[in-house]
Amino acid sequence: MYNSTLEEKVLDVEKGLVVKSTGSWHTVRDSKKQNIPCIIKGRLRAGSIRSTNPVAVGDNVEFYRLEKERTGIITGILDRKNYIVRKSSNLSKEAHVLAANVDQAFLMISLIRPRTTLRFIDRFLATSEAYRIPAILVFNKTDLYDGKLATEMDDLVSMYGSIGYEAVKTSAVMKTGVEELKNLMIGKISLIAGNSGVGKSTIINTIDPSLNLKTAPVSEYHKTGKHTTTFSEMFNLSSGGFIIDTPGIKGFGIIDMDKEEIFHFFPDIFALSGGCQYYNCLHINEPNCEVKNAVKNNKLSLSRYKSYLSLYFDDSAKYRTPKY
Ligand SMILES: Nc1nc2c(ncn2[C@@H]2O[C@H](COP(=O)(O)OP(=O)(O)OP(=O)(O)O)[C@@H](O)[C@H]2O)c(=O)[nH]1
Ligand SMILES: [Mg+2]
Ligand SMILES: [Zn+2]
Repeated sequence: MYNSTLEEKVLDVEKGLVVKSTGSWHTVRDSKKQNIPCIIKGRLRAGSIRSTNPVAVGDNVEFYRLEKERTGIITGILDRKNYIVRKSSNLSKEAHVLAANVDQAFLMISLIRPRTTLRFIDRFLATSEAYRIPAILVFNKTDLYDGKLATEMDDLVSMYGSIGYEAVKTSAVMKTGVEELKNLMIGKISLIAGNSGVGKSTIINTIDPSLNLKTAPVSEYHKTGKHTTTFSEMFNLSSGGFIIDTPGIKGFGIIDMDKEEIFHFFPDIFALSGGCQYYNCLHINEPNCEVKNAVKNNKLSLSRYKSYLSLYFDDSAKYRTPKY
């Protein structure tokens, strides 16, 4: 009767939560909060997106256990509330799902060592808008900012604040802003994303030292191209809530978006677009464009407008409207 693993007596199908995903193995947390390493059976796909990873951290899945081995098999993915993707690192234009079913996304920024670009920030924010995930900016490493960088940060905080984005200023070294960040995470599933080396894992350790996540040695922190965190993973914070640490992202190309709709995901540009002469104005070459007027009159940040243009003219991304 039990002559092969798959023919082992199986228990009933259960529901669980994917907390880690590393290639073909997925760690599924069961209702008793135990972690079961699982593989996928057959071809699974959540929704319509083509991605390099069918199952992502945050997915609710159906699985059954193999009785003898302490492992399981995932047989289904429940509908996703949302998901956040980055372009896969290869050139295939396929998406890699960083996480699914999150309540909010923190974008960790550093203005030095390494410097996060405004393009990167705006691409992340537009992606979060497209997937309807509330985004919060975290300016980290503030202990390294001189007067000029501190002023730049304050200007950015007020510019993004005027659009409606909340920002927190943190330093893992000085332990500033950590309580504020911790409080924002209570009772929620949060994702933390950003360039490699900005300090994502370090700040999670500062919030909950018992997690003891691997971080880059201090002397290495300005080097680029070396990711310390290599897989997304979800952790239960002792202060309350769940945090998903993610590997550093280099670039953010928006996948799944219609070119003509990109400005809908820039709330400041979208708010102005009602004043344009043409209802289908793309705010590029059209006459009497309220968006371009606003840039001229300093009512819209030039960097936001440039970010919009860079996304519009980015042909490396595949544009399509997200499906839910
Ligand atoms: N000065 C200063 N250094 C920091 C701060 N936060 C983190 N670091 C340092 O920055 C380096 C990178 O931190 P990590 O937490 O590994 O960065 P990460 O964002 O998780 O990087 P990846 O896992 O590669 O995506 C480490 O050497 C940290 O000690 C901070 O607030 N101030
Ligand atoms: Mg890390
Ligand atoms: Zn316009």
